[in-house]
Amino acid sequence: MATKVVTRAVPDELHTSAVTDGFHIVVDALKLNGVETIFGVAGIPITDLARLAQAEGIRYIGFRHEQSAGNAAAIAGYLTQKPGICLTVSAPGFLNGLVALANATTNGFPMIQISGSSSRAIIDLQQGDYEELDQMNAAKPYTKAAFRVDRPEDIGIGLARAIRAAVSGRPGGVYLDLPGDVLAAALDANVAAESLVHVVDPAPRQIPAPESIDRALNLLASAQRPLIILGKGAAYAQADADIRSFIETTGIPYLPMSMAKGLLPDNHPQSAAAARSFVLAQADVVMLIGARLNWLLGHGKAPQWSSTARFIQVDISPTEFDSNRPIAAPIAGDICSALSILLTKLKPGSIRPGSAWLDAIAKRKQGNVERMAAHLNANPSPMDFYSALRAIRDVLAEHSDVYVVNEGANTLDFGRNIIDMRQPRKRLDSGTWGVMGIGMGYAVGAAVVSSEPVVAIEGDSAFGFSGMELETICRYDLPVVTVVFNNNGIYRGDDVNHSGGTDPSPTVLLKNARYEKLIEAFGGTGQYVTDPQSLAKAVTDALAARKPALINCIIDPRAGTESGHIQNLNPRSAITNSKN
Ligand code: ADP
Ligand code: TPW
Ligand code: MG
Repeated sequence: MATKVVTRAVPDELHTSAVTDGFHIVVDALKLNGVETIFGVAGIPITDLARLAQAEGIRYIGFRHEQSAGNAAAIAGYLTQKPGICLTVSAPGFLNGLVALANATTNGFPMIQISGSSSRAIIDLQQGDYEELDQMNAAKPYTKAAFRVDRPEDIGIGLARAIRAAVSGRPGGVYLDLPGDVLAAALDANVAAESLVHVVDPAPRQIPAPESIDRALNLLASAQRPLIILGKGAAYAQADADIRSFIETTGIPYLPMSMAKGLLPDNHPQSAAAARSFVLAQADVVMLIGARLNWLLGHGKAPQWSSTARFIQVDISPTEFDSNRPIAAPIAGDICSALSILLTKLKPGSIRPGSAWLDAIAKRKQGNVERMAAHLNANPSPMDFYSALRAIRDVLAEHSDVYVVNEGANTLDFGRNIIDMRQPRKRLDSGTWGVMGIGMGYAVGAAVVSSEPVVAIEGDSAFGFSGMELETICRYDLPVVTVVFNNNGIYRGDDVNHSGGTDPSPTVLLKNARYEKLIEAFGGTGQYVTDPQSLAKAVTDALAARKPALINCIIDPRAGTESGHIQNLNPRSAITNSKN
């Protein structure tokens, strides 16, 4: 958001005549609020909006499918703390984008989907308009907020409400409906200029109560086996230095949730990631910073957790407390404010994790690291997940500025454990829903807002959900290196059809698929690799070139496990089929 305080003003040069229209007002309102990029797919009724935005200096990134445009907008929002903007056409385009908007809401990413829509009068009487759909009401259940602008003079206030709803409190996805006739409607230019709103302080600080900080510090001081868990809310908050300082000053071991990896470098001595199940089960006081006790943390319950552990939770959304387990010391506020007050009030030496606890963690870590090293250093042929990821890990160790996008099942779970992160907010993955299809959208979004290279580590199934965006990557010449982990299957490539028929099993994909040829069709560089050395070289070369590349990385179809590391969530039929 622009920081200068200008309310109800519009740059003079934008208006030469006394009349303007909805299209121009939207663009003026976006510019006034510092929007630099729009991700979308053009068509009726927003084609001219996209064209005009581009003409007026807003970068427009056009996609092949709205879901990827929405995912790019969502991750842009996560990385910049400004709402990412996704522009879609009516009905089907809107619905295609809605999945990404819902995913943004679930993950707490600030995003606004602006969609054109058909004629209200016809929609409301269900008279069969071109792309007819009651979009605002369809969006409501899946978004943090949904608004529709019915008059051109309300565009300014409508966008202001959307921006505030997206970034204040817990961020999320907001829907803004712009009917085609509102976009085309004429309005006196002075009235339009007067109607614009510059949003001042869109995500106001939320300062926690001092007593909530004291309660938390006292509980930590009483702990023998304290643990801090950093979630992606902590990464989003950009309180990096204070978080590190609190962890290092207290000496408390910490676990990063997957998108919080890199907040402190993964090789930090206090990281307990290599002893994860041990610390979850043994900790007596747990401090959650921007992390929810959802399925990703076993809901905070036994058997993963001790039933006597007590919890501190720092969160901007007070209704999160006690959602799965009682929170003994809730700190309601934004993480920047909370950490700064925690540090101010922290008395030197008052919090001391027991040495037995630290020793036990160190011992566990060592054992687990040795076991992992044995897997990483084996060199099976064909490659398995360990050997392929080790090759990528070693290259990325020299490129800590690179964004890592990661989705799949085994590709995701092994990738999270093996690829070390050294900088905050560089790891972007399937997140709270464990959704497939974010890959190319997140890669484009990250590359566009940062101008840094991206390595997208993609299961072959996961890649397929957004693979056509390779054309987008090539069209904008983005430094995105996509590595497809090709085990020709969802989880594994060796399952069989239990009917005995010739159709492949539901989890099997085409054998010998040449994914690298897809990017060659668009002028990018394709590589086919079957060993770790060639993989490392292909990634190194592609990063050096800073050009679009796809590496088809052949993985043993037998290497993965069904559902990756969450087999416990996969119901299986207990009854054996006679043909099994
Ligand atoms: P993870 O999946 O990494 O565990 P979650 O998405 O489950 O993380 O949790 C993130 C939490 O962080 C949410 O409950 C959200 O309300 C909270 N949050 C997001 N931004 C902030 C912030 N600036 N200050 C405090 N809490 C925040
Ligand atoms: C939108 C279900 C979870 S993981 C996965 C699917 C289809 C793909 C796993 O295969 P992949 O990875 O990517 O090849 P790997 O390494 O294990 O072989 N639809 C959506 N989201 C989800 N999560 C699914 C389906 C699923
Ligand atoms: Mg696969």
